[in-house]
Amino acid sequence: MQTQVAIIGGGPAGTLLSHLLANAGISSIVLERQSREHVLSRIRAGVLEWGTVETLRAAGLGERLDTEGHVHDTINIAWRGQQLLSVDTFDMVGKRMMGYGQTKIQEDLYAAADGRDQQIIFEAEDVALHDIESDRPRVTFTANGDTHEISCDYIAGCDGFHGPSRQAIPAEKRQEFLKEYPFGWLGILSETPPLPILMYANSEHGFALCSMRNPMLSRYYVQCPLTDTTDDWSDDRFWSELFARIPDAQAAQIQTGPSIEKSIAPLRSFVSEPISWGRLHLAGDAAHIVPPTGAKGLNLAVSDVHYLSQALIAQYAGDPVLLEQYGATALRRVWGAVRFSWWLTSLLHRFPDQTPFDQRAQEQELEFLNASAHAQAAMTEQYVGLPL
Ligand code: RFL
Ligand code: PHB
Repeated sequence: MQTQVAIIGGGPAGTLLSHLLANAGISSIVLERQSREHVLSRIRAGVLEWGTVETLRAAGLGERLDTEGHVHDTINIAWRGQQLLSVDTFDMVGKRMMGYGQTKIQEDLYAAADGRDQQIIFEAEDVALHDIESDRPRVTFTANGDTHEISCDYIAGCDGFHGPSRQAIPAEKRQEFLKEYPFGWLGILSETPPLPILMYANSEHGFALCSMRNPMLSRYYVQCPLTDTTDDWSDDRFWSELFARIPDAQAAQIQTGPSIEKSIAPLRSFVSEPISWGRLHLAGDAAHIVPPTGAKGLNLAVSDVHYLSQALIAQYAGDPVLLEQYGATALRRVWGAVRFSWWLTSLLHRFPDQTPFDQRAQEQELEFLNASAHAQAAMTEQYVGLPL
């Protein structure tokens, strides 16, 4: 098989890249390890930065987003039981966010791919990268028991944290920056009306988050030990922990119901550098992971893909500069989001080894945030997304 860009990973990064390249007349083949149904059943992100919304719209993916997405311009932060800080992001920095689930973006991307006869090979096994330092790299894989080879100009590694692309960069040339947090997030989906405003909470029982997908679908999270499994968390236990962690006024507005999805995700910050090696370029979770506290992971995947698509388009038009600079350009924004997500995670969670001193300092930071419009503006500027 031959194509211009072989894309490993059919998640949001890989399928958006194939879409943006196709819009510019550049061919690609996408290899995805899972089935289409499996990818669409993973419940993940919910909050889009405005830059992400505009990138999707400009790519011709805005139609359902603009009808079904809902615009937020407020976030609430609760702490010490009943304290509540409400930040109007539009008043503060002139930007809003949009609530639109990652599942829907993925459905929109697959629908668009179907419309242009994009080759996406699902259930591709044993994907391996070859000759990435040559002018003609290759990707081999098996599908339905047969071995195939794709010969291409470039490989885009969009295969998430566990994929093979990052490992194709020689280990001695890679530097990995990793921080693992000593807790996870237990998340549920419930077919009940969400709170009208997204709320993060720091409480003595640990972190909680009340989010939404649509007027009859709520998404809630609580911090939990990494040793817990979903079997440890009956729905009753979940609701009573959530209510213990948020102010009474918000708890009184929440309707409980059976969970329709329940999962635990570990929290980590991770960056691998460089993100380009020879003809291989990484994008999204393949190159970096942020804890979900700042809602940045999907947004970073979109910004990487924005830079990478522009760079490949320029390269095919005869200008190599953007592609040479892709790593430096993308990583500058990545580190901004990595730092912000680490800060917000540190501010809002209870750490098992936190001393009474640490605890007071954390509460003082929340008090300061509450009292200072400058501190709120600094937080909001990063929450709504640093400019591309
Ligand atoms: P993905 O989505 O992991 O897709 C990578 C794809 O590569 C495939 N793959 C392979 N394909 C072929 N061969 C192989 N050997 C392969 N190995 C893997 C995988 O099957 C998969 O389909 O990475 P991508 O595209 O970079 O997208 C990143 C986002 O998915 C991720 O950053 C976000 O979901 C993170 N995230 C959030 N981001 C936000 O911007 N806002 C949020 O509100 C937000 N909330 C979240 C989140 C992630 C969460 N979890 C579970 C990790 C909430 C949660 C709970
Ligand atoms: C979500 O709705 O899943 C969500 C919202 C905000 C976050 C993380 C996840 O920070």
